[in-house]
Amino acid sequence: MEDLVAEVLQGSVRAMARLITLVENEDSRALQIMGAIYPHTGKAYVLGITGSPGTGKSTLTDKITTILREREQTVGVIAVDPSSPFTGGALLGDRIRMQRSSGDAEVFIRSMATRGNLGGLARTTADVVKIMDAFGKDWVIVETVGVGQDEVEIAKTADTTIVVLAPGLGDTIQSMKAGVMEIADLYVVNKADRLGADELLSEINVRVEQDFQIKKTAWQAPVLKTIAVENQGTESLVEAIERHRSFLRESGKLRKNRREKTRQETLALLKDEISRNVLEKVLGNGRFDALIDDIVAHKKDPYTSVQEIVRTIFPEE
Ligand SMILES: Nc1nc2c(ncn2[C@@H]2O[C@H](COP(=O)(O)OP(=O)(O)OP(=O)(O)O)[C@@H](O)[C@H]2O)c(=O)[nH]1
Ligand SMILES: [Mg+2]
Repeated sequence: MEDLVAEVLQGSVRAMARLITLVENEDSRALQIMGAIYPHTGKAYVLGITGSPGTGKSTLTDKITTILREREQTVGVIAVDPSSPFTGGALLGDRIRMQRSSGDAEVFIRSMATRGNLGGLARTTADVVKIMDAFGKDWVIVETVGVGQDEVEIAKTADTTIVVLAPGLGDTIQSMKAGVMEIADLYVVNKADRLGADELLSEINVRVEQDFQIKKTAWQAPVLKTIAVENQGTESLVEAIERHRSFLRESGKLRKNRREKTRQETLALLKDEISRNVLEKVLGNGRFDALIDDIVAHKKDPYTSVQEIVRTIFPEE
């Protein structure tokens, strides 16, 4: 296991792929792996791209990646629960190249499927980001589909989050939940070649302006227009991302946001660990089922019973 981590740090793509699989499968060694990985993280810039199905997130990811590659930046991509595969372009080219040589591929793509447990998926995504970070990727792009609360959780892994909308998909500002406004650092109206793009754009602009007037945040999310398939507006998009990154760095928000993220992640780990330990003790012998029998028979109630259990495991000093 130590060898595998060492290989990742030395830049072995194959080792990285194996580690990610172990972490994804919630292998019993995952905590140990992540513990060894952690000291080598914190260097990558994490970009989140979210939005309704089919808005063009993967196409945009592909173009952004190409621009970053032209700037000699290395990129890792995580597609969470993709409903359509990456098509053509630089990403696919790199992916094929990557499969041919396990050596020093500069773009690494990983798809992750929902396993019915999005809370777990958010954590796995965060771990995979860290593995790519430790590997040495300058950028990690996380594509998530949809704009529900679960995706918002995943999006919180990112330093900069782009919300992508497109005309003709029923994407309106009304369909944007409050949580989306909370995570959007940048809006993109993609498919600007389609009818209704300008209406959608001004609709978002109005909403963003309103939100800005109320919250008086230091950053007002810009609203950009792109035609991803024609690579139009993508340079400006990367520039806007760079501007947001500079803003975060210079205002001290990058550090502050990452601290909050670390706090949340550590708290989640702690909760997991506590419940795992407690449940092992409680369910380890037949007493829990005996207790359930008593509860079913109304000899005991579940409310005071759980308090008793916790008290026997954590006796008050
Ligand atoms: N007309 C037009 N089509 C586009 C544009 N960008 C992407 N598309 C097309 O829209 C379709 C969906 O693009 P994707 O990049 O797969 O969209 P996505 O948001 O990643 O899709 P999911 O991951 O399935 O949610 C593809 O057929 C693209 O070629 C655009 O700017 N204009
Ligand atoms: Mg996609």
